[in-house]
Amino acid sequence: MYFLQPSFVWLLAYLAVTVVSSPAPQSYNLSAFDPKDIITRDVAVIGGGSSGTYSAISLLDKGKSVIVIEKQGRLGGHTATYADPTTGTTTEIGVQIYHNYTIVKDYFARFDVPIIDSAGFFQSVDNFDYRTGERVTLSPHSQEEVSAAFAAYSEQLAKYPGLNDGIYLPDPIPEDLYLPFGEFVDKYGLHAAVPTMHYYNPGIGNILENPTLEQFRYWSLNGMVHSIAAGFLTTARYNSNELYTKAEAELSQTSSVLLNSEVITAFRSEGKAGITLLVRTPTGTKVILAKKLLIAIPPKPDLVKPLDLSDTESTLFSKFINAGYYAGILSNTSFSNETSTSNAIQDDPYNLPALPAAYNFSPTRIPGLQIFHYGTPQSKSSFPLTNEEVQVHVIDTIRRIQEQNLDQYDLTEPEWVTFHSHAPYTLQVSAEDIRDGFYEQLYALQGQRNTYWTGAAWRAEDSSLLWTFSEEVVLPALVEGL
Ligand SMILES: Cc1cc2nc3c(=O)[nH]c(=O)nc-3n(C[C@H](O)[C@H](O)[C@H](O)COP(=O)(O)OP(=O)(O)OC[C@H]3O[C@@H](n4cnc5c(N)ncnc54)[C@H](O)[C@@H]3O)c2cc1C
Ligand SMILES: *[C@@H]1O[C@H](CO)[C@@H](O)[C@H](O)[C@H]1NC(C)=O
Ligand SMILES: *[C@@H]1O[C@H](CO)[C@@H](O)[C@H](O)[C@H]1NC(C)=O
Ligand SMILES: *[C@@H]1O[C@H](CO)[C@@H](O)[C@H](O)[C@H]1NC(C)=O
Ligand SMILES: CC(=O)N[C@H]1CO[C@H](CO)[C@@H](O)[C@@H]1O
Repeated sequence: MYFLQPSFVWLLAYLAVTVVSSPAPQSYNLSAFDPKDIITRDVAVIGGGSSGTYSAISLLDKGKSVIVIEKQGRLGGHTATYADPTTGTTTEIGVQIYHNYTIVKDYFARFDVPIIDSAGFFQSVDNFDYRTGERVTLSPHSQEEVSAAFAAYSEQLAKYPGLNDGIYLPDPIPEDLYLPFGEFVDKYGLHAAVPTMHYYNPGIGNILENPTLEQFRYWSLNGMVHSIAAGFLTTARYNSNELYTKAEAELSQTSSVLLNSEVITAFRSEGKAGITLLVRTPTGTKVILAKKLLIAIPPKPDLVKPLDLSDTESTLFSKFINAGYYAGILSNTSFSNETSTSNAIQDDPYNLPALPAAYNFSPTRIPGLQIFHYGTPQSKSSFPLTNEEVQVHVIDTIRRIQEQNLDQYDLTEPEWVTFHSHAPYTLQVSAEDIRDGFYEQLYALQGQRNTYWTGAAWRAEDSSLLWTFSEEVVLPALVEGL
């Protein structure tokens, strides 16, 4: 152990250092802290979503002490399971499918959460232009055309083996990687793959405008491309949240988690002094002293502001754009319990919806309840729309579909059951930033000032890939430095 019992002399040395740049020096008066409010750990983890929770559990299993600081009152981030209060029937409104990897199976097995092969999503779909409520008739590609397009896509993607483990790119960066994906599709004749890619991966803004690399990150050979052919895994009880309630219980037992808590300010040193955090918790402000910091929240400047950013970090993070992505459950929609309604535009080359908009409404495992997903275009703003704006737009959309299709639907007053904002979602950068080596510079931040980074911005919005990336890339380097 490198940290002994913290001595106040040592703490006051911090006080002297941190006070210099602090806008609120009084908050650094560490002698005002009761020793029980000073938490000493090997690793502090900021963010208890998919990557943060996985990493904390893995560190505990490696014999390290951790503390997770999570802003919400629960772990899991984008994982959300809704349970019907009367029947207990569960339905997923967030993460629900996983890749068939040993690391995924081991993680679920560790918490005794059974997993099975996913049956897939073979619901019939009615298409409407959500701007008008008018019915749209599509002529989908044949399965052969889709398979051929994915084969051609895979052939291109196979040129970049560095994308199987993270965002490791050739130098110089080939133009194909920063072409708008729509042009890449034209160049290689991948048109028949676009609707499937859109369907499985909403919340990314305009798929055709995104640089190809951003599409490659998610649609990787060992990830999505493999699983749409070979099949996904899902939880046997349709309850991904179970993983997180069990992880939370275990972390709580070892005093390794602070919920409803946020870092007020941070001091990240070079070398042996490690890192210091002041954290606002429901039971008062705590001081955390750790050898290493693992940041597992989206690195948007507004969200990581209190984390003592270097100029390089600030400059890089300011380049991120993201989408707003929202999901929720409604009752009284009068929509079918057997058919999804989907947003499509008749005269768009790919029948893609015009954003911001709801993507779809679909029946859930709970009779009478419909799930929706809603997305915005890419934006500099972490929160492109307010929750209220999205909610109003969703209800207006349902009413428009009802009004235009009275032969099929009744006019009802839809009621909210639950609403989740997933903004900011899919952090990505522009073609120019990719060309100029953004991701190499981003990855070079790992380990600087005793700080490591994980989460979707560093890999892709895919829990299985994030657990693999955290376990195989980030944690080995972090643990080596402890
Ligand atoms: C609706 C939906 C469905 C999805 N379905 C799937 C799926 O089926 N399969 C799949 O693999 N992936 C799916 N994903 C993607 C997957 O959930 C994400 O890739 C994954 O959750 C990203 O993990 P993360 O650790 O980067 O972030 P998150 O899981 O979002 O975790 C970030 C955590 O940090 C916390 N936080 C934020 N700011 C702070 C702060 N200042 N201080 C402390 N804590 C903070 C947040 O509350 C959150 O808990 C889905 C996503 C959504 C939104
Ligand atoms: C720091 O806190 C201690 C204990 O509460 C107090 O006695 C002291 O005056 C404070 N010092 C400053 C500079 O605020
Ligand atoms: C995962 O893949 C293996 C090997 O292909 C297969 O045997 C197994 O049935 C799949 N599903 C699960 C739930 O393990
Ligand atoms: C849908 O509702 C109808 C009428 O209430 C019912 O007969 C049918 O079984 C339901 N289907 C599903 C998949 O729940
Ligand atoms: C006004 C109305 O139709 N309310 C219904 C909304 O849906 C719930 C459950 O689906 C019913 O119990 C209500 O009667």
